[in-house]
Amino acid sequence: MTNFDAVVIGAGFSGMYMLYRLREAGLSTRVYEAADGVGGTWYWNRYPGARCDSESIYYNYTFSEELYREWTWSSRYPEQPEILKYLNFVADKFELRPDIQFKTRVNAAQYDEENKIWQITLNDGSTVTAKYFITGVGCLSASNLPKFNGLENFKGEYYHTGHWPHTKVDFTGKTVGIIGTGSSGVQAIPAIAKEAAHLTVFQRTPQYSAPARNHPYDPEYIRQAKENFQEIKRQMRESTGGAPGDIPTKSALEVTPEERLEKYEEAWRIGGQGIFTSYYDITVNEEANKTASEFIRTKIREIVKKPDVADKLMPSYYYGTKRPIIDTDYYETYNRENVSLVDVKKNPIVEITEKGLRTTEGEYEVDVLVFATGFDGMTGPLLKMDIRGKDGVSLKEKWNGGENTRTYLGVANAGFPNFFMITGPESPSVLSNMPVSIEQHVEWISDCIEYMCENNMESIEANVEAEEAWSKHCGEVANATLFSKADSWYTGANIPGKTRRFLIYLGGVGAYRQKCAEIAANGYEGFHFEKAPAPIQGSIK
Ligand code: NA7
Repeated sequence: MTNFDAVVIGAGFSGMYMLYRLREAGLSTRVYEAADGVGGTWYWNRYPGARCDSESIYYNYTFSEELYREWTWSSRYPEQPEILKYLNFVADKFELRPDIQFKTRVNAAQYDEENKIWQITLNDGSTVTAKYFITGVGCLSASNLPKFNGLENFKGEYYHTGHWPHTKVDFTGKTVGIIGTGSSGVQAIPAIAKEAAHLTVFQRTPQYSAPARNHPYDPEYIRQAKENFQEIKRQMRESTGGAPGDIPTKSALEVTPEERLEKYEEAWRIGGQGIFTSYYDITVNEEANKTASEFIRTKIREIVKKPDVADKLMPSYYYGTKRPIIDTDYYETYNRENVSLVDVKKNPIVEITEKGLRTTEGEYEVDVLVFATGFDGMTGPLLKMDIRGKDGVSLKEKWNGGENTRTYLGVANAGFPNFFMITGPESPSVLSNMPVSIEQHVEWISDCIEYMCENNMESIEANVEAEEAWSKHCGEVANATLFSKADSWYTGANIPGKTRRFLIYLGGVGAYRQKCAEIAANGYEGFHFEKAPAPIQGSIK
């Protein structure tokens, strides 16, 4: 049996940096990755129009200034192929591939209490062991293909946006149906509409979206960013959302309607997430939220020429409480002659047929079906594996269908020694610029492991009380906002049968970083260690 100091799952942003840090610390480390290449999310989500909604000069690693200076982004919001190229560039630069085993899934992991070691079972049935078991599986990697009746009868092609083929899907001359209008659908719809003979959008919930106004970068802007690397890095790490920018200090309700409108218009003109971040109470106060919601609804009415289509596109939930979307020509696409919109909340999908799909209103024939139906977020990727801690208790049993999903800091679990989750449930994760939160977790975990090596510790485990307190705190922060009211993947409401819980820490990236640093500085408060009987032997330098 092969033994490693550490096993990491996933070769996306998280797993690649974790490997880099652990290798630097002298640990023998193996990364297992299901795909045949690095990239994680950016390996799988290759659908037309896929791009990031964080600005590219902030959507990258900051652990290496040399890397930051060597890589140059082409535009404000990078497209999937460019991000994938970046991650391949990182893998090459730091020679990560020799320690990554591709086309390999981890099916199960069991903590061996006696030997204080994880036994990790791979999809070929083989088992390896590791002292530390770390997941870098992302928050949105378990795709959700709803159980539509009759899918097996469909004679055309069908695809899920989160598992897009590596060869181009050609929509030319075809009739296409797309189900879902989250970020993926909103990005894919304009791109598919340009190619297809006809595109029918099956929409359950209308969305608020703001224009991205993507544009190529001015070389001078990039030069300045590289010049100011240290300051940008500091601001990213200390910010609320993981990118530099003004933290809103005003309430939407304390300014005049004219001032507010001017601010929203300016944000709409510049593009990006500016409306979401314009006032501090947009996601906290219903009245404040209404001002932003109504502003976007007015824009939809202005853009969409057919009033009946505009009516169908009118969102009514609290803006920002589902993932705020930015787009390129999303609402404009509904002015095209080859695009139609079907309201499947009013007339739900009954079944997939041989030729297309049937709603309660009638059948729609299509050559291709695209499922932009999202993911089982946060817990889904972790629960796909059978992870068992002390006494053979699985994560699934511990979390009990979501009723008891609890973690300590979103990084550790009581009952699961030497197990770390990068951007796990109850950490800032998806409500931040992901690479910043990933780096913070990776650095915290590798510092912790180095501390254990230096102090001859055999195991670390979160205390039940600390976990309960953290989980309670997360819930309290979330309940003070409007987020928990939305039926979103944030709350798990998109997955039938999943217990509704808001599993993202909303205290902000900077404050969370400080809290984690204080816990470490206080000898890892809320955790307990077991000392090794003899100095630890191994490959640690
Ligand atoms: P999302 O945001 O979860 O969107 C999924 C979409 O699919 C959404 O419009 C759903 O409607 C719709 N959906 C899901 N199930 C069904 C069924 N059964 N019938 C009809 N429509 C359905 O996933 P995305 O991939 O777009 O984005 C995920 C994240 O990736 C995104 O937020 C970014 O962070 C990156 P609903 O709104 O649930 O009514």
